[in-house]
Amino acid sequence: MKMKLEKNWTTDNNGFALNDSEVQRYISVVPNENQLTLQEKPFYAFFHFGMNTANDREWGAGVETAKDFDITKIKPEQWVKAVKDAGITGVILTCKHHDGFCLWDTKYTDFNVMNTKIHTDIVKAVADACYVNDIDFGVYLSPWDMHEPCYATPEYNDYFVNQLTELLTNYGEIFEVWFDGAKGANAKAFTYDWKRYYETIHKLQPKANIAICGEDIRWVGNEAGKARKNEYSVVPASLRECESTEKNSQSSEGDAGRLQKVDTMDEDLGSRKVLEKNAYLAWYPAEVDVSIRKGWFYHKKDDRTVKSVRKLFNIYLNSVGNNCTLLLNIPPTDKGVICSKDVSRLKALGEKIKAITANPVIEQSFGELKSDQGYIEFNFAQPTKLKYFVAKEDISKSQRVEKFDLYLKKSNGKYKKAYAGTIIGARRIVKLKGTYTGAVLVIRQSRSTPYIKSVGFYG
Ligand code: FUL
Repeated sequence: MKMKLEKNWTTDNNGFALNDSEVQRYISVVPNENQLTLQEKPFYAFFHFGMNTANDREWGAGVETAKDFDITKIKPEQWVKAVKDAGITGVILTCKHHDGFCLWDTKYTDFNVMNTKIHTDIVKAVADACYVNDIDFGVYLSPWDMHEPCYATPEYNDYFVNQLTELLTNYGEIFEVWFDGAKGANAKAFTYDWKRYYETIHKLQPKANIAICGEDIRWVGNEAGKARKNEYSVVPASLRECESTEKNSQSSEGDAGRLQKVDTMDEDLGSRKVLEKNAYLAWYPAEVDVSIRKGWFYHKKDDRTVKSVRKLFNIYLNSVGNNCTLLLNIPPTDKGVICSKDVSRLKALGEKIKAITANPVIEQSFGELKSDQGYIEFNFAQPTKLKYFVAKEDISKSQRVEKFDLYLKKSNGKYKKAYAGTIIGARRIVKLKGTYTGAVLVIRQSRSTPYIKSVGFYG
């Protein structure tokens, strides 16, 4: 290799100490088994479906009755097949949204789907369709409940735990439990017994990740499908406190627009500058949640807002390809199906995602880089048109890489800097253009020695 690469982590680590006690403190923070598993299956779907689908609302008012749910048939197999086509591996269903209406056969309230025309346990129907199609199943259960009379009394904690217990006992394995932080600005004040909720989940579904108002998965902080430039998974432990999530969440039915802007988020959650000021750190990776349409629930008038394949693919690259997981909402209609427009976008999206790694030029696994190895060199068998670079850190050893550069070798032997990167984390996907004969990945800055799980170049 003829280029000068004296500036890499093995020489000066960009001016940072490579292995001091602070660095050791950061890299001692690692994912648990459930978080590791989720990073291997980073793309899953939300189904917002329920009373709001029937009433063409986003939140409802809390005064609805079971009769208002006048949907008479659903085709969950079609829902699941549609998302499977996009390469999605899991589904989270809104079993109870803020309106309090329950999509399952619950003992604890009459305000449920068994007292409606459809008389079908919808949670079971969706869970079964997932099972048959080898898709993971998860539950959304809104802590805020505008219908339940005991809301905001101590009894509500029992009610909530009872409902959780039903959902976590009767519907097979649950991969994620999603606790929404949203609550109406005028709703009664109430302190949820999070500790008890979490204990119930740990006992009944030890493999489930708890998201948002939960300890395992962090809300990215907006509903626009955007992630920060650097999404660190090691962050101050205080971010797991539900109060701050609740404060930033939606606070009225019409408030969703605010969250479609990204300036609601703090940009830096995990650089050294932030971590050094915090005594307690946690592994708390970000999940990007976004709807394929304007609303979370289906509205005919939103048919023209279905995001383009290009937009969806960019969201994918900026979330899954940027150390986040992606929770894409696809709302079934009041006819009980997913709209054909959404179905065809999902299919085309799935094809684009598959194409990322369809033509490997080189795929290589590594491990801990040696202390004198500041870069990794790749030589292709012949000049090759490149489209993607995909790198993964071994995150069981924490998130270490803070800066890297990617050089590509031209046919005349010269190198061009194709990408100046920052973090890698679970997965970094970079789009490339042009024909090259080789490449060099230079790690510029790392928290101790990098652990690179794999690097791939694709045509
Ligand atoms: C928000 C809720 O208020 C929306 O209705 C939706 O469920 C979204 C995923 O979370 O906070």
